[in-house]
Amino acid sequence: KPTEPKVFDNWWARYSCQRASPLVCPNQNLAEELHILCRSRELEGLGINALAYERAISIIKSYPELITKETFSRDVMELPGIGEKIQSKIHEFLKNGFIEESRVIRQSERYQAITLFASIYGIGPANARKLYDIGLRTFEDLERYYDIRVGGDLKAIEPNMVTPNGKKIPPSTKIPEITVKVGIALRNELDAPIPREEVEAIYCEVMAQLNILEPGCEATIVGGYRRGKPRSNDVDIVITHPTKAKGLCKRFAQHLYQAGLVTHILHLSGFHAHDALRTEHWDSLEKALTVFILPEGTKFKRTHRRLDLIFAMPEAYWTAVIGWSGSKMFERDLRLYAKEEKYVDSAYRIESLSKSHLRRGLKFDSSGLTRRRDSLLYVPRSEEEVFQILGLDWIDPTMRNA
Ligand code: DGT
Ligand code: MG
Repeated sequence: KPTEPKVFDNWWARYSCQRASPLVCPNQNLAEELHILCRSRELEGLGINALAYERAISIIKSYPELITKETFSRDVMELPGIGEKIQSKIHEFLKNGFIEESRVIRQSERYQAITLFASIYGIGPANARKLYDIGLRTFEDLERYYDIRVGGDLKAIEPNMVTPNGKKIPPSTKIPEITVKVGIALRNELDAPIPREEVEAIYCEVMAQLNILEPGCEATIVGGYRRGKPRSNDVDIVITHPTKAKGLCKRFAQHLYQAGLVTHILHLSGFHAHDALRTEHWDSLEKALTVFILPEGTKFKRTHRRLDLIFAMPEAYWTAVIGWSGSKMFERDLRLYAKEEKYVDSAYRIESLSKSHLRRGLKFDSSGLTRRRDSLLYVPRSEEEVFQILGLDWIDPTMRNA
């Protein structure tokens, strides 16, 4: 069993996978104000800008005490990822208790509408902006729009289709429309956060069904649940089987559908090489993104819930568990950290050269851990071993909320 690091060990480290990031941090209000700025950039398609904020937020989430003017100039200002722009926002927050730009954004019609549209499953930021630009503002607008688009004869009505403000719909709005329609129809249910107890009930039901179809599976609830979130937006489960993992995803999704527990299969992916260097054998994540409903007779109100089932071959199980536990920032930094051949910078008070130099030049993703120079595949037997191979101190899943 690995020793648990002190909660805020390594708060100054460069990569968020080297730092402990609790779910709720001492500077939560600041993190949330900055998050509005981050989210608005993301929704506007300003990815690099959004990432800069996301990085800064993740650094703040690891900082062990309340940021004051003193601690700010002593520690925080010096940290990698806190640039001038973000420094000035933090200054403003320290002075006023809020960030003016965040207030303005929060109240703007555009931000509210695009946030609303992008909250529907199947609508990403680019499409949310398109919907806004053609004049849609409310959920009712969106409903009407998709009723016309999906409900009617698409080809016949498309050229004349008119939006609430009278503008024509550009025919190139490429949205997976049937999927979006499911998202709209079930919006109230899919929007409702899932308490931990219900996540566990869903897991139990899934495992009972899996045991009928293919006994001997091993599985872990991953995603936000594993990071300790009291309520999740969906349920993510990583599953493996010693010998029958391959092809199990599709079989199981169909099984759940026939059992009436999965009402919609939004996406089903089998083995396809996402990386030409990898052989099919261990590019082994199959996914079913579904809508699930608990059977009658549980203590929970029957509510449609988003359920993601991820299947890994046994050799990829632990990287899959890590890769799907999140947070997204933690995952991103894990990849970067693994890749970095050596990292020494006297400006940062971090790691020894030997550790970083010896251990890296690796490629991490959910489907495996390899050495870049010769594609040597590691087969970790536990989550801890993945951290060891990477030369990382153990970070508990509940401290991966970067
Ligand atoms: P939430 O919103 O309560 O469900 O919070 P999370 O953190 O569970 O977010 P979710 O469910 O979107 O993603 C769970 C984790 O899985 C997250 O760390 C990112 C990862 N993930 C999500 N989609 C993909 C994907 O398509 N490929 C890979 N490799 N990872 C993914
Ligand atoms: Mg999730």
